[in-house]
Amino acid sequence: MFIDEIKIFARAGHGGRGCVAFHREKFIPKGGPSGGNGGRGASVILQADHDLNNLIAQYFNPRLMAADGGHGLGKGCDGAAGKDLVIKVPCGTMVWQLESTGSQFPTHTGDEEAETEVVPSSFSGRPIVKAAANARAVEIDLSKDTAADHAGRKPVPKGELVADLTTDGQQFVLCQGGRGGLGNRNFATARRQTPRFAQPGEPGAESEFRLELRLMAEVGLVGYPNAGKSTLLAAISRARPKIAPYPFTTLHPQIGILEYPDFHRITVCDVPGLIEGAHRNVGLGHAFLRHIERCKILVLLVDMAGTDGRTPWDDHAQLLQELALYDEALAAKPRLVVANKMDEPAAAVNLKKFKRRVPKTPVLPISAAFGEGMDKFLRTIRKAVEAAPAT
Ligand SMILES: Nc1nc2c(ncn2[C@@H]2O[C@H](COP(=O)(O)OP(=O)(O)OP(=O)(O)O)[C@@H](O)[C@H]2O)c(=O)[nH]1
Ligand SMILES: [Mg+2]
Repeated sequence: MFIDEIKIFARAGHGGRGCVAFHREKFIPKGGPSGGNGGRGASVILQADHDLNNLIAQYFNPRLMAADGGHGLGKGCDGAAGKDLVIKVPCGTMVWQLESTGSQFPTHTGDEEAETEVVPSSFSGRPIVKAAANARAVEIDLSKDTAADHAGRKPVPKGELVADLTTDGQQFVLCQGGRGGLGNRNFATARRQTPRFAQPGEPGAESEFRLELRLMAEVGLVGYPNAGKSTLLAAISRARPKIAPYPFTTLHPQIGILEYPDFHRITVCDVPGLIEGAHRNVGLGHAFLRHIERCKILVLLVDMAGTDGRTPWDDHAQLLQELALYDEALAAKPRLVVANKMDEPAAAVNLKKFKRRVPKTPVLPISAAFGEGMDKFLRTIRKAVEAAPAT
């Protein structure tokens, strides 16, 4: 199962409460306040991991609950801090915050007088989410509702984009753990030597989030079903996608890595087939195009032999139209038109017609099944990727 969008609930741990205690020992009947501080509640942290390729772990565990901090104890013992809950997600995960649900957990007050006297007013308006210092500043078009148009699934509210985890190891604090309350020994003054109150722990942040995966690849393979996208990916990389002579063999995106003799690497993403009307959810819809949004270049793979009874020039026009209907920016990306199945007899004639009907568009003829034209293809996409502007 491939999951690229999921709603989760995260709750950080509450801070432990401070302790009200007084030092007692033989011959020391009034030893002064000795209540320890509460421990910090654990935070929920997301960490990008390049070994993962989808959000299946969150599908099975959509409630992320971090541990509370320990309460303070007598004899000046502080409560233990909760251990942060670090959740690994694939590189390319975008985090959208949905509405905060507010704390359902009453916090310990201990002593009513204490609460009114020492709890800072900021306790009620706690921050919900804190971005980690290394989380990349995000500048992405928020107007496009990618969640609502996802084929066949209940639309998830869009929310506000709070993080984009793109590089391996990058972390984002999804929910910050609550601070522990101070024990009564912190409140002793010359005029108030026996404070009979302590601070309660601060509640941990909690909220609902939508995680959306947009795979990280430099080249995106786009084409009609059966054009040979998976065959091409298998021919140029070690990826082994399913290849079969029926449409929609590929149901979810797959990434392959091209390795050049000088160890230069390029990542290529094979997505399901795109057909006319995909924007109206025909076929598999077009939500999967989100996975090629970050690509530097697109390879438009056209079945030049017309094996499925369509013409290559119509396929080309429809692909461009569907890309534009999904997102103008996607259609404006640098692209390379590749003519596949050149081993078929009809392909050579069609290629001539294609060049006449779609002038000024360079076409690279290949045969993915027989490995013809691969060297030129690999050289061309490397040049195109290097020349493409950074995304
Ligand atoms: N003759 C010939 N057949 C090819 C070539 N490339 C792919 N095919 C055949 O075309 C059929 C479809 O290939 P796939 O690679 O599964 O096509 P796809 O574009 O990934 O299709 P979807 O996953 O359904 O979108 C398979 O039967 C392949 O063997 C080629 O260069 N020449
Ligand atoms: Mg395929």
